Amino acid sequence: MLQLYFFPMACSLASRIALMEAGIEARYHLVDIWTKKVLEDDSDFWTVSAKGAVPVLVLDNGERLTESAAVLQYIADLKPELGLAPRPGERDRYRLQEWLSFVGSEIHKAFLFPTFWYSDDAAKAAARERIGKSVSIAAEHLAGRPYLVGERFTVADGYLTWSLLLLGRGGVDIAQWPSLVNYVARMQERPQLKAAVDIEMRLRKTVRV
Ligand SMILES: N[C@@H](CCC(=O)N[C@@H](CS)C(=O)NCC(=O)O)C(=O)O
Repeated sequence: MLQLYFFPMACSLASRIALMEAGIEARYHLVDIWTKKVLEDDSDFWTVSAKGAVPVLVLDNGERLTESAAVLQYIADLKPELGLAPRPGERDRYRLQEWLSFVGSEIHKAFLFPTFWYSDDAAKAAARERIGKSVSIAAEHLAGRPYLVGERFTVADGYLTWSLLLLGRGGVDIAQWPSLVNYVARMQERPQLKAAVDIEMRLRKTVRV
């Protein structure tokens, strides 16, 4: 069985969404990303991943896969018939990778990471200054389009939805982008995505954030 190391409402939520949308059962290990302890047995998360960051997906052969973009594509490719990623070699596969990189570098690492991780106010302010442009790019793309790539939900939608859910906590109100408000509401109508978010919102109350 696949195993996912995660922290509630962190970027690893996108991997939980992908697993649940794919209907893949997995074992979930909650990691305290501040102390680097795996909560169930107080073991050292550094021994799971030298990066000390979630998500980590443990594959059936014991290999560990990190980096959201890779983990999400791996999960999607386990159930190609669901179209959670366009198939390798299709033109839209590059569009998927384009969005995974964009969310990962321009929204996640450029804004959410400094906002929630750094104590330095200047770094947070600099991140806030840049984020509007990136979010506007996603908003414009989604005006009149149901999904980021093609005509169906992909793992990139799960990743973007996670990032949009956190923007408000970082002090950026998405109400200024109606297409995104509408998009997040539609995504949350998906039973599996909603269930994944609900699970992590509940777990978040049990950990230090
Ligand atoms: N490049 C990684 C970033 C992963 C990441 O930043 N994870 C955060 C949670 S959202 C984390 O575990 N941070 C703990 C740390 O960096 O020490 C990815 O795309 O998955």
